[in-house]
Amino acid sequence: MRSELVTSAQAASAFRVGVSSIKRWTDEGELEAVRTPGGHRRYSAAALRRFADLRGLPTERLPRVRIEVPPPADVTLFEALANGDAMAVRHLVEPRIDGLPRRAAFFDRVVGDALREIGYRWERSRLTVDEEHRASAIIREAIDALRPPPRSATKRAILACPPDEEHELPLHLVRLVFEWSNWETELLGASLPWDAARHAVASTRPAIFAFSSRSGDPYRSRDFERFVRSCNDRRTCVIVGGEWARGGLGRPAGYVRFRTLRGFERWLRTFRPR
Ligand code: B12
Repeated sequence: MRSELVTSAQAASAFRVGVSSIKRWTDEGELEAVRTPGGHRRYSAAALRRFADLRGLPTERLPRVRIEVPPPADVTLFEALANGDAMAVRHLVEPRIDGLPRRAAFFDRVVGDALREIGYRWERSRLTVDEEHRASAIIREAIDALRPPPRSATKRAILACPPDEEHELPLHLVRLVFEWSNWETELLGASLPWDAARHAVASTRPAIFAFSSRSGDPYRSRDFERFVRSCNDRRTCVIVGGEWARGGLGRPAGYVRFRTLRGFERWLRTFRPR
């Protein structure tokens, strides 16, 4: 079973707005879209209904859920993940576009949207925990399969989640951006204690320490302040990102905060180790 996907023009007609509004809402992250392998936006009935509920838009012309078996080329990343189809996932996460900026934007949108849809259904018990875990494992492997062969580089980064944070999947995407930019990386994974993070910096002196977390709470702690100070003393630049970074939290002190891989990639191009 799969939801019918509609084009930007069909979504605009259903909501009785211009196509440019649909595109703007999508680009601003308000309306969830998936991308076809050719890069075109498509909208699921579920995503359009959620958005219509929030905005009070008309729903009578939105598509209903249809039951059909999709032809393989027509499977979205979300559907491939929900079906546990590892081959299709590998095919769909491979960016068929040149240039790191566009590839980073592709991951922000395509992988982010598919996982948000997984989370949305999981939260509403429309997807079981094992299906969610399977989807996480499949996409992590598909992302890691895109890594370039190991090589030694002059610039090194360490990546980890702060204590109590298990969502380490985004770090696999961040690692790809580093490695495609010719950095050497070490991914220390989920829930790294502050002491261990300090030890890793003192012993290996990376140029960048990158954190990812769902919430901004870890970065309001004294431990994080101390960590940033010890990094700054050792010339390691601390960067952080994750869903929480999308909100306005004032100016961070001593570290750099990113909302997207696209913004990070742009910054990394001009970064010079101290
Ligand atoms: C997969 C998943 C899990 C997996 C994680 C597997 C893994 N190895 O990472 C597991 C099963 C472990 C898990 C656990 C939990 N989860 Co969970 N999970 C998700 C899910 C489905 C996807 C997360 C994800 O990878 N998103 C995709 C990434 C790519 O998006 P992103 O984080 O926004 O990152 C983007 C940018 O922010 C940026 N970015 C991120 N980090 C960084 C860092 C840097 C340096 C840079 C430059 C950029 C950057 O790049 C990314 C690409 O654009 C989400 C659903 C969702 N809406 O995201 C729920 C979700 C995050 N989980 C949720 C919850 C509630 C939990 C649990 C508490 C459940 C439980 N009761 O146990 C636990 C928490 C465990 C913990 N202590 O952390 C909630 C969070 C609600 C909230 N308000 O915070 C969500 C939103 C689901 C939901 N709708 O309820 N989860």
